Amino acid sequence: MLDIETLTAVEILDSRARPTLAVTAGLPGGVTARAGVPSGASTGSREARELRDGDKARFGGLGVRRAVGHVNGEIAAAVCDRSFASLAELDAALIELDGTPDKTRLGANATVGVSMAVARAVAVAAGRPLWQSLAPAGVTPRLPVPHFNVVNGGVHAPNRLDFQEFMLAPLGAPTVAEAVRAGAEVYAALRGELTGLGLSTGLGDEGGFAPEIDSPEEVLALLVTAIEAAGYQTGREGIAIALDPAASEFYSGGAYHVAGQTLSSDEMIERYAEMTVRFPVWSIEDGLAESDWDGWERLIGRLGDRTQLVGDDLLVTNPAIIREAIERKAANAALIKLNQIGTVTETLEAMRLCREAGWAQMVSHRSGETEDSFIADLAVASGCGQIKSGAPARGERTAKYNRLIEIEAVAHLPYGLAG
Ligand code: 2PG
Ligand code: MG
Repeated sequence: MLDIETLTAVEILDSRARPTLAVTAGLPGGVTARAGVPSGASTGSREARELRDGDKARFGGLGVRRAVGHVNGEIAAAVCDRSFASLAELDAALIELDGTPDKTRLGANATVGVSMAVARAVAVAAGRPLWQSLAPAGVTPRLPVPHFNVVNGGVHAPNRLDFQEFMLAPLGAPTVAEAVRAGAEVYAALRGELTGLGLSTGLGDEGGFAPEIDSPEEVLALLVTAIEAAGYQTGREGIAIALDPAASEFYSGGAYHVAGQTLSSDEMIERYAEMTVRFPVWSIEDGLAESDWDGWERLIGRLGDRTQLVGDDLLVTNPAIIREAIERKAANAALIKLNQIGTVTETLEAMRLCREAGWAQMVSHRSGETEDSFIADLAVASGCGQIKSGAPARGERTAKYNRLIEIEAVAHLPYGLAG
């Protein structure tokens, strides 16, 4: 039985100096647990809605006092001193209380904070680590391959780079600790390289460098040089590269606008095909726009047998949309973000659908983060084998990687891609 005694929220800051929520749940016996709510910038149009105050006099309208008020008021009144059979039942009650399809009324930032805090409190009460408590029956937990976002562009950086994320994936590392070391060493090598070229080593929102480069191929070449300079092998035996172009952000008028060129879906697909041949690119997330479903089907047909093609804005961790995409073969992997859907239970359901369809999955942070490391435990619990949490730098990013290292030190779980 799950009895929630207290539920409180406060308005705190995320890593971009924007307000977000910290939620604390109290269970009987003095058990308390807290969760920090993440927030995105390149959001999918079908994501659950975060509630912002819109009062321009505070934080330019971005305050979350109304969402905080919902946790402290209506949600607490509805769920405290009531018994639930499970977290799933609590989450169902939140969904019902909200009453909208995308959690607009209470705010997905309020519901996900409550759901995460209670999930963690349940683990504390049971005396188990969060990853163990979250692990679905029949699933073998594993330590995921970290994907370090070392070059930032798109809406995450003020440079002229259209692609949003260039990530290092130490697929060949033997352990998470060694993968983190590899990420940090290549990050350092890359800094040296940028400095040598007279380029800026200023950082974007996710801690990656944000140099004034517009060509994605030029960035890829720099990454290969940095990987080698740090003494690692490129590719699946060593360090591979993953991209998140976040193409919805440079898609307009039915075309992709990249580095001064205007490309059709098919031309964009060919550009990716070429990148996967010239460079050790193993995964591409949101290579096409969320509205370009036909393009996605052709992308899978062209590259799906050798490249992981991850839907983020396309799928928004929404079980119904994922079901449709599985049927249409519109992707072969899903990005997983708790706040895109707004409860832990729906997130686990999205992950179950992917697992059963044989799809790969990558658990993800948001560009606006807190020091909360919940997603590290979620990635381990689900056995999905992949996580992205930004650069191996800045506390809100390293909180997740450091949590993985700590889990590995005590739990001796397998590391690497699933299946
Ligand atoms: C993404 C995310 C996280 P945001 O597009 O995958 O890197 O960005 O949180 O801004 O949506
Ligand atoms: Mg993305």
